[in-house]
Amino acid sequence: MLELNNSDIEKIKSSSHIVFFTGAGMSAESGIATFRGKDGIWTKFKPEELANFNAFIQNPHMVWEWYSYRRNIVRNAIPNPGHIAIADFQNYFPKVTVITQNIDNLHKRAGSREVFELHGNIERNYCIKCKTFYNNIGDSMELPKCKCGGLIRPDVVWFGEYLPEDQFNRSEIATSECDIFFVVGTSAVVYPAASLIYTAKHTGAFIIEINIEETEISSFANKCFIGQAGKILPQILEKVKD
Ligand code: BV8
Ligand code: ZN
Repeated sequence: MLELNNSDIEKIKSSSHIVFFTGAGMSAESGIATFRGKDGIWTKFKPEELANFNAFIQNPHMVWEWYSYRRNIVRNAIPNPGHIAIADFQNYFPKVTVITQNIDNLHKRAGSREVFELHGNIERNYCIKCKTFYNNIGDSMELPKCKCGGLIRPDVVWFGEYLPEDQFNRSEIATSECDIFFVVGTSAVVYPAASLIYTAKHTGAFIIEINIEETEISSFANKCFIGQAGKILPQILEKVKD
């Protein structure tokens, strides 16, 4: 049963701004593979071979096919009870912000309204030459070409690329303002996204981690729940909603 004592419940109940910082583990129960878990994506592929611009230029077909394969999984996935609970928090608390490293759109599909996507969104694509956006394409494995002749790439942040400035800046502001900072389903090893956890700590937020195992940040979280996000988040909501 969920270990949430009365003072923690009161702390959450009296919060004015809650942030949920999420990673691939948030979508694991929706059938989307994580990156670093035992059957994670990086056990089969090397990130530098696929999730970076040079790999795309050297082998656009292979990288495009990999994203088309993942896009089809994302399209057939549905938000799990964890995504739905996070969206439901909006009905009981004045301000709820989601900061996600995920590119699967599931938080928005679950109904979360303020979602910052630090690593982009697999449903968006753009031409590397003229920057024209091509959304909702990519069912076919065929490498699409822009009318200008340029290559079309997924609108995700690859290794070595900068995060979208607006999304990251607004995430930093929300992190420094919030009083409760949930860290859900992330190994907290990818930067600069993971730096937000330290920002939250330094600005005095109460840090609650939810993960199926301990991570690098478990030692300084205020509360750690070991378990699945889709099970724990609805239980926490049950305890704190009026
Ligand atoms: C940058 C989008 C500035 C694409 C991703 C050398 C050169 C350049 C940069 C670097 C370098 N060395 C290091 C860096 C920085 C690098 C980095 O951090 N590398 C790490 C790996 C060491 N970062 C970058 O490159 C970033 N850009 O630094 O730019 C710059 C610019 C130019 C030159 C120099 C610097 C860009 C990083 C973004 C990369 N893009 N994804 C795609 O998806 O294809 S990263 C990828 O990792 C995903 O976005 C993912 O979300 C993210 C983080 O992983 P997690 O979400 O935490 O997932 P993971 O599998 O690791 O963990 C899942 C967790 O869930 C586990 O803990 C598991 O226990 C738990 N779990 C599982 N099931 C459940 C669960 N928990 C709860 N419930 C469950 N059911
Ligand atoms: Zn173009």
